[in-house]
Formats: sequence, C-alpha cells, structure tokens
Amino acid sequence: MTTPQPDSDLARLSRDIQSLNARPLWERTQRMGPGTPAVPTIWRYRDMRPQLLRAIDLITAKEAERRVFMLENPGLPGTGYITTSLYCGLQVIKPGEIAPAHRHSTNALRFIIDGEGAYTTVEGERVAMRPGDFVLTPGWTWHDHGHLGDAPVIWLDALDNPFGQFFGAIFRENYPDDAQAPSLAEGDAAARYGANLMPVEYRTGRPSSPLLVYPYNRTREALLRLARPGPLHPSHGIKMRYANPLDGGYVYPTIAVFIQYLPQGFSGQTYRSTDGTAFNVVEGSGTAHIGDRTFDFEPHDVFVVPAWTPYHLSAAKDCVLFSLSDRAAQEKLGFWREEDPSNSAARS
Ligand code: GTQ
Repeated sequence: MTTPQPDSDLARLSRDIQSLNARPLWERTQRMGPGTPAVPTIWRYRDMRPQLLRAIDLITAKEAERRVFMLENPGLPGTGYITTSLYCGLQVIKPGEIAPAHRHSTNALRFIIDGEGAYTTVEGERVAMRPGDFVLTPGWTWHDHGHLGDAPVIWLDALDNPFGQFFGAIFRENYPDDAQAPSLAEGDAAARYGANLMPVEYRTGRPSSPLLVYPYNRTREALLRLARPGPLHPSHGIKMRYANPLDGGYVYPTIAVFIQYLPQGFSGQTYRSTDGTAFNVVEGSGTAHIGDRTFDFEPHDVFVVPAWTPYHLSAAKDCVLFSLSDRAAQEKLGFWREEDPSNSAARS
C-alpha cells in the first residue's frame, strides 16, 4: 500500500475522486493472497447439546421454522457463516414435531448426529434419517422434517447460502401445507439411481446428485474395507468423496462432501488447500492441529479448517470424520489448489 503525504497533489487526487465513487488501487488495504478472515474453531458437542435441548422448551419447530443454532465463525461476525462460502447449523427436532415444508434456491444437506426416528420428505419422497446418514435437499426441492421417535434428534445442516447471497440469487417459498403428502415410495431414488443402475430413458442435465440419502452402514463398510489393506494417505488416511452416480462428480455444484477414516495411532502430515472445510466427528477421538490452534475432538464435535490454513490430524482412537467444503465450486472455476505432502509436484 502506498500512502501519499496528506498535503500532496496525490492525496488531493485521492480525496477528489472519492465523490466519484472511485479509489486509487495503489492505496488498497486488502492484500492479494490466499486465505480468509475465518479462524480455526471447534464447537464441542458436550457444550452444544445441552443448549439445543434448552431451545426445545423455549421455541417450537413451527415457531422457529427451523430450530437451529448457526455455527458462526468468530472471524466472520454477523454473517452466520462457518467459512466465507459455507453455512453450517445444528438443528434439533423433538418427537411429534413438524418443521414446515418450504423450498429455497440454495442447496442444503444434513448429516445426522444423534437420535432415531426423524425423517425428511423431499419432493414427496420420505427419507428416514439415521445417525451417520448424509441426506440431500437440492436447491428448489420442497422439504419438511418430522419425527416419529421418542427422543430429540440432532443433525448438522450445511447450505451454500453464501454463494446464493454473493450472486443475489436466493429465492424461497413456503409450501401451502405444513407437510407434503408422500407421493413416492420410500427408497424410490435409491432404487432408481443408487443400485448401479439408471432408468433407460434417463438423460443428464441435473447439477446435483439424484440420490436423497447416502446411508452410513454402506459408507462405513466401504471405509473399513479399504482401511484394512491400505495404503493410507499420509494426511487424510482413507478419504473418499460422496459421488454423484450420474457422473462420478461431487454431490452438489457448490459443495463437496467427504468421509474419512483414521486408524488409532494415525499421525497425519501437514496439508492445506484453498477450500475451507467443516468437519463433523462421527466416531473416535483425536487431535486437530489447525494453524496455531490445537483442538482435542470427540464424537459429534464440529471443527473448521479455514482456506489455506495448514492442518494435521491425529487419532487417539479409530476415527471416522465427515467433512464438506466448497471444493466442487473451486475446481470448476479454476481456483482450487493444495499442498499435499504425498504429491510434492502439486506444490505451488
Ligand atoms: O432444514 O430446511 O439450518 O432451510 C437453515 C435453513 C436448515 C432446513 C437450516 C433451512 C434449513
């Protein structure tokens, strides 16, 4: 940054163009370089769960529309965002409640943390939500949530709201009724698109995965089968992305979603990439070293690695970690980079 002498011709020029809604580029204060104001943060489940249960007695799902705590990055105050490009929240629903049907142009996903018996209905198809399941609500699909069990259910929500906001392209509508009447059999999307089969007349064109749920039992089995023989990635252990069966790509045009396994005793090498990433601990415990912060983590904790921040993970017990980032969008737009210790040719 160049700061001119206050009484110089250059300073006068700077002041005179202010009224023209212009500023000299040579005085810019924003640095050009990777990274964002977001900071490494952990939301511990043992702190969050009692507060969520408190909210149950103070506001109904209907009043709240969604009974959610936004996980706001302390480096992004006032935004409600966990990174500059992603929103995450913790949602709780109590038995018998309905979170009323609506739709929005933003893409949403849920990762079920705790409790049995909740379901969501997406475009007329009811989807049971069990712990560890990853559930999709693509942009502009009607969705309402309900709960037939007998104890509160808690899940992690993630949405690409910051993209919609950036583009000025967020629309939302309420459904005429609280809940959709199911119009499709349960498991319709899984049979149509999730059995290594595709309807013969199907033509692509959708930007998102047509599946509504990636069930945890199948995901976990795949991870464990791969972990036993290895090899493990030096930073990530076994790390897989949830795939769109139409093209093998990410589940959403914006959000990339991952699941990984770290065996007990794993001590990962330092890694960084331009996609700020939110993690949810599914199983196990360990430590996340993120920039200059160190967080011990336990099941259901959420922690965030901001863009381009070096981090490494170690596992005190066998760990399964769910995570999501904006890598899907960054790759398409040509922005994505990483520093991967196993691929030094990729170093920038
Ligand atoms: O469950 O539909 O955390 O619309 C934020 C906005 C959840 C939802 C959120 C939403 C939802």
